[in-house]
Amino acid sequence: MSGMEQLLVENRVFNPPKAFAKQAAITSMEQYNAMCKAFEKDFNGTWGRLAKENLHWKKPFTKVLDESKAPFYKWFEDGLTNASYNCIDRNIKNGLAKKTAIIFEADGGEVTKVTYQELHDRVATFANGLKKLGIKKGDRVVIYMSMSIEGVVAMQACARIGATHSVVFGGFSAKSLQERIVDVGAVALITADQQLRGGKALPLKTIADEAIDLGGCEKLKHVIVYKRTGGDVPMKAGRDKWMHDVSAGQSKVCEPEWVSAEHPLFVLYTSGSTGKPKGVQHSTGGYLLWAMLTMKWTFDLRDSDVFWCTADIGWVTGHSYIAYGPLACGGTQIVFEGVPTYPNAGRFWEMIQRHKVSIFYTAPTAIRSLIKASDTDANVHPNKYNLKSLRLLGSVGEPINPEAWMWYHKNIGGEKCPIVDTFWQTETGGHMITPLPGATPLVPGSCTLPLPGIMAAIVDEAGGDMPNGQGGILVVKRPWPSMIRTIWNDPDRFVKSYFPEELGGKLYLAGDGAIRNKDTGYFTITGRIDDVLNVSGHRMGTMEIESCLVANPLVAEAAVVGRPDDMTGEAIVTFVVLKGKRPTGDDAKKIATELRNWVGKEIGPIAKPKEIRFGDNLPKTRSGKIMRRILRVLAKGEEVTQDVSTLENPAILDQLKEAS
Ligand code: 6R9
Repeated sequence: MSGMEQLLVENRVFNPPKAFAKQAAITSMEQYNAMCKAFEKDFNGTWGRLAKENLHWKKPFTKVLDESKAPFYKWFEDGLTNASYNCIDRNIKNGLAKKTAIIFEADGGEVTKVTYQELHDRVATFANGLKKLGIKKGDRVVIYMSMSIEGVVAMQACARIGATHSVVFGGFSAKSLQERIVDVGAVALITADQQLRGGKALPLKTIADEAIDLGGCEKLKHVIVYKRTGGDVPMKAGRDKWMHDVSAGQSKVCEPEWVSAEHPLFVLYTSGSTGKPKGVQHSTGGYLLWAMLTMKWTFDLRDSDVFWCTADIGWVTGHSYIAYGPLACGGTQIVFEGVPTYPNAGRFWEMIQRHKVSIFYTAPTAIRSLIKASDTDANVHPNKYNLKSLRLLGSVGEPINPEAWMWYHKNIGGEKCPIVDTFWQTETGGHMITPLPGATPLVPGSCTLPLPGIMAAIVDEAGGDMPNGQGGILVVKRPWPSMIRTIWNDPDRFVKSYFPEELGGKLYLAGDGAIRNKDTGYFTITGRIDDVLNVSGHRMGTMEIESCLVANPLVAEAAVVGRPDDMTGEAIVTFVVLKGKRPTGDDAKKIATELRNWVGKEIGPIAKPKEIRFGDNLPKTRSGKIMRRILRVLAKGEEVTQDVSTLENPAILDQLKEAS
């Protein structure tokens, strides 16, 4: 049975543990259904009420939703608010000044804690420092930082002064960083001297310098550097400043910049089906509202919880469930600098024990690799650690296979913690389809049901509803507050990518396929339906990697496909035609290594192909289209059984069967 077939006959059901349901914010399916009904009856009124109840408004909004320029929806637009005020000052006013906001654990194990008051002071002084440099509302600031309290401070400080941040994951290359600085038009870059991961110091400032030297960054006036390791980095006079110097001597009072709820809080680049990454623009009010509500509904966050989301702030998960959501709810959370396998593969379990983590949110790829590690080394098996503090587990980034789900449930959750398998995307701002831990009966491998207010559905290629039990295209029928507002600099691409004509122009197209269970209506995500790959939970466009390879002087043509992989979910397999002769043997190995490193340097190590195969040509139709469908079969090492009669050059398939 294939993985997907197995998922569709999955019939193990895990009801919410009674003890959990009793104390949960949402305690039953009746309550869930009633919440859904409230949205059906009065969509705008329900959202409006939640926005009033959950956010602090300097000036209240008078209109909930403006659909006049759909799909450019506007939420709570004439309301004034500030994300940093909601995440910090409001909690202090509510008596949480001395509560721990962040427990930071460094790569080497050192622990630093900051209270809400301390976080406030660090954000306010840095925000004042940014203002003194002339950075103001509407400016864009790129953040290229390691996981740190300072990374969160940088994001919060931007939000405080109304500057739109764009965080670039620290694993991206100089070229990727430069492209984002240029596209977003950043006036400042906040980075660190180095980052520590798995005992190694990796450069950030040097890569940032390289990025700027690639050109096109004329708007960029300031490079602000957090001194993490004290490693030797060149500082350019006039342009570069230390983060602590920017904050030094600044007042701890920084009146937040009150912005429209629609003011862009951040732009986050993500991969799409064409070559260029898309700058996903998010709002302030609607985005923060959903970050808060999902913290309460999906994670059932309470005052006493210690919440740990293991994502990086360079991804959307680190935005919604580290930098904003937990703080907006006055929670205590862990921020972790390192990697799950250092100093050994018991690191996550040891940290849960040490900090008494109660809610743990991670990715299937991490779970799978830790299962493997604990199978081979009993010393890092979770049963060696005290994980009793846990009450809820979460999963995000890719489908979690039922076996990994069961292992997580048994070995980490001690069979008493619900698992929330949260389906969502950079574009959605927060969870979309997920169990509610006190209410929803769980089925391994299914993200179950849409959250109240999220009108998710499955349609066919013309936008018509599909009956349960039949797979189709996942869409959302109504807007929601934390949805993408536009693609930075490219509103046409926004409309074409997410509200395509073919589906009638009104449905939000997620880009994933899905199927609903005949009896329960539960959703199972069947994977991307576009040219986007998901490798270890990282999103990558096949076109992005193809363009990168073709930019190498040796390469004439390249095609990239995904292949199912037990560890990474999908693996990148590349078919390459060189300008010169097709290489074989050691030659092929040498060039393959060279090309892998090239991709690592141009995009980042996460995009390095697992396998490169060389051919004299690629399988093409008579009209010259590369037959990726067939390449996918070859990549899996399977026999091509499809009709190849439309191929211009069927003989080429033999060459492409094996890895070089
Ligand atoms: C949050 C995040 C989005 C894509 C999405 C889908 C896949 C995410 C999933 C899942 C199955 C889940 N995805 N969560 N697939 N089950 N629980 O990951 O955002 O990086 O934009 O990726 O990830 O394919 O379309 P992003």
